[in-house]
Amino acid sequence: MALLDILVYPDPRLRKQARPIETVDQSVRQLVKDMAQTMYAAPGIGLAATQVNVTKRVVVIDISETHDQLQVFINPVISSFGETIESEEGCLSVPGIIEPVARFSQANVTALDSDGMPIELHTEGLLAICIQHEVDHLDGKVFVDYLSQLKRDRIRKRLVRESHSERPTSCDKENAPVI
Ligand code: K1U
Ligand code: ZN
Repeated sequence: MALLDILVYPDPRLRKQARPIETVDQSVRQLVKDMAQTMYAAPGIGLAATQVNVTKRVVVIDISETHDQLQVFINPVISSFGETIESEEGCLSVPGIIEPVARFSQANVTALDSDGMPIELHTEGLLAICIQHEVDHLDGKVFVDYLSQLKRDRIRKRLVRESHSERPTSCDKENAPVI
């Protein structure tokens, strides 16, 4: 298994449209394992392949407190319905930001599991919110797109600033060349 790098907003690769999986083979199962390991390590409750720079329609979710109820959705198709509710959302690609987003309260999902078998389920609560958030990622959408332009700009500036300060510079003693 491998820990994968998670893309950080406003990385343009988060905007790519993911392509459907044609065959659920060993390489897809390996991707699922790597994504699950990356999600648990982050830690998060979901991860879409787009976030690890893989443009394939694969999502992993585990909303359990025990972290032992992994759900795999390959080529998920959702139909969301019900009342509109406000959900407090975070995103592993938008670290340190939690904002309210309007979502549908329920979603029906069809997908393939990691054996390539069709699954169909009705979701509500956190699972319904999470699957909507993850399918948005597969379509190149990030939850900050639902926020005001002002909030989005502030978040983008903050994350760009943080990414620069994390980069080693010649002033960084640990990374400075030894002359
Ligand atoms: O897709 C992602 O970026 C993962 C994201 C999923 C999500 C969270 C909340 C609402 C909708 C979708 C996360 O997992 S953010 C981290 C998080 O929610 C969390 C982390 C540790 C413990 C519990 C939750
Ligand atoms: Zn996200």
